[in-house]
Amino acid sequence: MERIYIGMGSNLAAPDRQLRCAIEALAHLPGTRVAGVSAFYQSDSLLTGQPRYTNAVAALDSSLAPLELLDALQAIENDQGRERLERWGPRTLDLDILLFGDQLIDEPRLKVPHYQMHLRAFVLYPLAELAPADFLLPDGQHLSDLLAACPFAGLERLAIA
Ligand code: A4P
Ligand code: MG
Repeated sequence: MERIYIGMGSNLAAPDRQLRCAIEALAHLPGTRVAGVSAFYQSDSLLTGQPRYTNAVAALDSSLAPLELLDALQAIENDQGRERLERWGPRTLDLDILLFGDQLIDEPRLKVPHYQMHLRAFVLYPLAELAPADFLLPDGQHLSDLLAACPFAGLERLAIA
């Protein structure tokens, strides 16, 4: 059983509903329990000209292997109508494995920690709602240091998920 953090994002087709639906789907994965979900946050897309995103982080306890979980997450993305037309294109649902216990994974299909989580306010602030205050990433970085270097500016925390 590992503690896993999933980054969720949507900027098409009622993003808040997409995230709620994804949480429901995560709760139904075999050998998996949803241990917590952050508030929802809105922010502008990193790419100009795209709709605003809603993002959140979910904490899972799961006995799935990393690639089994990736397959399951991609199936959920597809079920919710994701079309992969272009990298970084707008999407109904993006599910990224941010952290998988304290594992460092470097496989063609899966890099963990997620490659840009250290820099993204829409990942770090929701993660901080779920992780312990002194949380240490498997690559040795303190979450508190990453937060201090990553301004909250531009994020809008929504009242109720
Ligand atoms: N992959 C490798 N590592 C992982 C991992 N840790 N978790 C591979 C999930 N997948 C991982 O992903 C492409 C491939 O990455 C997968 O097939 C998997 O084998 P994808 O989800 O199909 O493509 P993508 O989402 O277009 O690429 P990527 O790199 O995940 O995009 P990002 O970095 O997530 O950026 N602005 C705001 N405000 N909020 C956002 O959420 N997201 C993006 C997309 C841009 N701007 C944004 C946001
Ligand atoms: Mg992705």
